[in-house]
Formats: sequence, C-alpha cells, structure tokens
Amino acid sequence: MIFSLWQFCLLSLLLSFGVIELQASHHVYSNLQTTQLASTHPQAKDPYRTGYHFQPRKNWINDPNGPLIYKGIYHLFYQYNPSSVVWGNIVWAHSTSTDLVNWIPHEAAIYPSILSDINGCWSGSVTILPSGKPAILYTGINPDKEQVQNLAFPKNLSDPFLREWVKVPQNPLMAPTQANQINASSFRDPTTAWLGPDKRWRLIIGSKRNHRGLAILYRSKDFMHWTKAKHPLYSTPKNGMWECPDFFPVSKTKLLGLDTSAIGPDVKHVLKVSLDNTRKEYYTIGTYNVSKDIYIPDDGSIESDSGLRYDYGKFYASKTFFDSAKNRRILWGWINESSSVSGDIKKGWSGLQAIPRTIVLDKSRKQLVQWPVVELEKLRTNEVKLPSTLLKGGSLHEVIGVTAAQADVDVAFEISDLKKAEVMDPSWTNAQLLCSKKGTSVKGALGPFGLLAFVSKDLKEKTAIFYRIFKSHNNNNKYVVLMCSDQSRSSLNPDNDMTTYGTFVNVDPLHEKLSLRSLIDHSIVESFGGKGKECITARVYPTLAVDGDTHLYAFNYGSESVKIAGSAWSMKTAKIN
Ligand code: DQQ
Repeated sequence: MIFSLWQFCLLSLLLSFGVIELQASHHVYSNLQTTQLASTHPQAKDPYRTGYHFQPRKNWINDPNGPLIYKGIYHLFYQYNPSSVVWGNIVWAHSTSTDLVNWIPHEAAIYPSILSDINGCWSGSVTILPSGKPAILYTGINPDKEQVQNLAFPKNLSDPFLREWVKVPQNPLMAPTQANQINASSFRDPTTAWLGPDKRWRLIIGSKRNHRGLAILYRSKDFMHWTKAKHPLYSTPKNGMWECPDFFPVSKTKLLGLDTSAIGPDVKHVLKVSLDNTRKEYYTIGTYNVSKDIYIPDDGSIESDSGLRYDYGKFYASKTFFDSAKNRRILWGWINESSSVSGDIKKGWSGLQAIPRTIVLDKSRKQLVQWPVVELEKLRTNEVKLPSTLLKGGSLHEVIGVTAAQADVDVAFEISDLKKAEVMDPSWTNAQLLCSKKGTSVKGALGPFGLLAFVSKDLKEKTAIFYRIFKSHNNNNKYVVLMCSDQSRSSLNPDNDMTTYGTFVNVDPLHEKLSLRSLIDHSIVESFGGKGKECITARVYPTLAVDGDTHLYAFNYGSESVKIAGSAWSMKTAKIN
C-alpha cells in the first residue's frame, strides 16, 4: 500500500495519540481519557474561545441532545467528556437559558449508573408527553458494549431546571436481540416520539444493515413498552450507519414551526440523517403516510452530494425541537473541530454548538430556510451602517468601527449588469470542488465578491466568504450562484483543517439581491447565504488575526462592479456557562 504524504502524517499523528479503535464515529484516544488539561490554560488568554457561541468551560463536547422548553426555560443537553479534551467517558451535560443566548450550567443530567448505560450515555431526544412531562430517551452502552435505548423522567417536575433525572427500572426498553436482527453496534440515537391518530407513539432509531442505512421504527401505546415495526420508516442502500436521525413536520403555508405530532394536508415532513461514513448530514423533504408508517421523499437521494444539507461546513449530529412558547422549530448542531488534537490539548477544549437556528420550509417547498434565532440580535451593539457602495472590480473596502473578531455582519450585494457573467461549464457540478479550484485568487467577471473575516494587518491571514455568478450554459437568462467559504489562508498554523467549502444557492440574481450574513466569533465564521437558504460554518484558528488585531473587509475581485449595502455590529459577550 502506498501512502501519500498527508496520509502518512495523519497516520503518525493518530498513532502518536494512541488511537486504538473507532467507535460511534469518534476516535478513541485511550491515553488521553482522564487528563485534566484545561486547568493549565486559563480562558482569559485563549483567543479562540467564542463570545456568543455555546460551549462549556473546558473539555470535549459533541452532539446536542434532547433540546426542549419547559416552564419557559430552554434546556440544552449535550455529549460531554467531563475528564478530557478528546471523546470518551460520555455523559449528558446540561445547561439552561431563558433566551437561547445566555446559559447557566448544571450538573450532568444523565451519566452511567445502571447496567444498560454503564459504558456510556450517548445521544437521544426529549418528548413532551400530553401531561406536559418531559421524557428523555437515549442510547446506553451496556456491559457487552451493545447499544440499547433507555428512558428517564425528571425527579421533580416542579423544578423548572429539571436538574435530576430518574431512569425507569424497566430499562433498557429497546434492545438488539437474535429475533429482531438488529445490529448491536449500530442501533442508536432515538428521535423525539410523535403520537399518531391511533394514539400510538412512534419514534425512529438510526441503524444499518450491511451498508444499508436504516431508520428503524418503534411503536408504543404507553411510552414504556415499545415494539419494533416490521419495516423501517425509511432506508437507503449503500450510505452506511445513520446517526442522529431527525424526523419532523413543516408547514407548507406558514412560517411557523409545528409540534412533532402534527399531520394533515398543510404538512410536509423532513427526514435528516447524519452519515457516520462521511460526517455529512443530508435531509429530504417528503410525505409521511401515518397509517402505513412510511416516509417517501419528494425527490433526490440522501446519500449523494446532490442531496440537501443544513450546512456545507462543520456541522454534524444536529437535532431540532418545537418551541411551543414561540411556535417555531429550532435547530441545534455540533460544530466539530478543525484544530488538531494537540491544538485541543493546548486550548483545553474541543467543539461547540452552532447558534440555534429557526427552520421553516421555503416557499418553493423544495428546501428549508434557516436563520439565527432572533434573540441573538440583542447582543448587537455599535451598528456600523454600510450605505449602498459601489465595489469596483478589484476593490477592497475595510469595515471600520466593529470588533472584527466578534461581530454580526448582514449585507446584500446588488448586480446591475449580469451580461458579462462567465458561462457555467456543465461539468462543474460539485460546488465545493469549484470553490476550492477557484478560491479567491482566480478572478472572474461577477465574483469573487463577499466578505473577508479574520484578516491580519498584512492581509496574510483571511477567511473569505463569497459569491461567484455564472450564466447557465443553455439559457441566457438563467444564472447559477456559487457560495464559498475559503479557509485556505485562514491561519499560518498548518496543523488545522483548512478545507474550502461551497454550495450552489437557489436565488435569481436577476430579480433579487444576494444576501450574506456572517456570525464571526473568534474561531468561527457561521454564514447564511440567500437569506438562509444555504449555510456554511467554518472553524478557523488565525495566528495573527486575533482579538484586536482582526480586520473585516468587503471585497470584489471580479472584473465587474457590484453594489454592497447593509450593517455590521459588534457583538456583546453572552454569559455562557
Ligand atoms: N455521537 C454519539 C452517538 C452518535 C454520535 C456518541 C454522533 O450517539 O451516533 O457520542 O456524533
């Protein structure tokens, strides 16, 4: 076997950190499981800790678990290693908030304490029962390292913080057996349950059979006794284990969220799966037939890159919940790292959560639209208005007056003359590849134009979020809009993953402006293109463009002029954990 240089470096890195096995898609660094590394790295000196993204004080985090609202308080649980910066010793850590922006930490809510979770408490969801009582269903790892499903209820329903949880003595409620033929090492991450008109609960659990990804369906009359349905809710060949499935209704006509049990003529359904094989998530929009308990996607397949994704950057193991206080559905997602393990050891933490996003069906009914929860806007301060300005070809325009390392930028680009757009080569079907190939250095006619975040004084470090517009090769009046997030020059430290991301955005530049909102937060650029039609999240670790040495620019390196208008705000620091 011949190794390329980077494969060899990766292998040496993994060996040097003692990777001994691959489990649940997380590397197991056996020699780093109990190192209390964070205490030697005071947060105050860490330029990469975020100001308004959710993260614990230290250590490793991954999937968001069981988000809910109870008695006006939002809860977020998440996969957490209390002892180290690498994955392992997993418990459900717990924080609460009244506004989804400021969070207070609590003791871990679910941790290994019974046989059926003694080797780990993995991901799961919360269902609010008709009585108003929340129920946690989560995956436990039993003494035989099998994945089983457990149930827990709050100890004291009058505690709005739901600090203590009691596991039912009947656990596990769902387990692999010889009879049900479930793959015991690929049976995890139960969804929120929904109630059918026949008064039976349903939920799905991620699984695989050989290479076929499965959403195994269970039903129950009492939430305690669960029976596996003969057929999965949905499955597709070849894409492997489905982690963290999510299944929920969306309204065809209203920009509001729906309770997970909603069905009816105004409703479509969304099925999202996180692919263990590629660490990418895909969703489909389709029809759920509740009497037959099958889901049929409208079109497209979930396993290919032509499918729909919530986010084309770092974003995984996501989960939605219905916020009954504001009738909206909110999406949480884990922003996984681009730093190396040695980088994580140095900073004492790894991973964080994306800003919670409201999620609705686009009016085309062909995709979802996401937007940061409105509460985030209360952190905005010192607005810098960008009056409509012409960005001539080749120009750079510094946005002065914002704290460029912790900002919210919301701009729109207007193109008055599209005639000169380059013609799209029909072979350019892969947006990410196209973004990497052209980067910011290849000058086009219409683009690249966009924002440069985390720019150092000498312009050596920068993260570019930008558009390019092409003319469709077979129709003069149709345009293709490419959105890119180019991290290739985001850091002088080569240890970080600096992959460039990209996606096509379904907007028509002939009739609408191209909007771009970027949430910039010390080591994050979370960007929303086309008013939330596409998102790209990047983790960056600049060495020069840190804190006060960070600059922000609008740029246009294409040959044709574009107009920019909008606002940028400095962001106050949220109180997080
Ligand atoms: N993370 C959890 C699993 C899940 C995976 C373990 C996804 O339950 O499948 O920490 O990141």
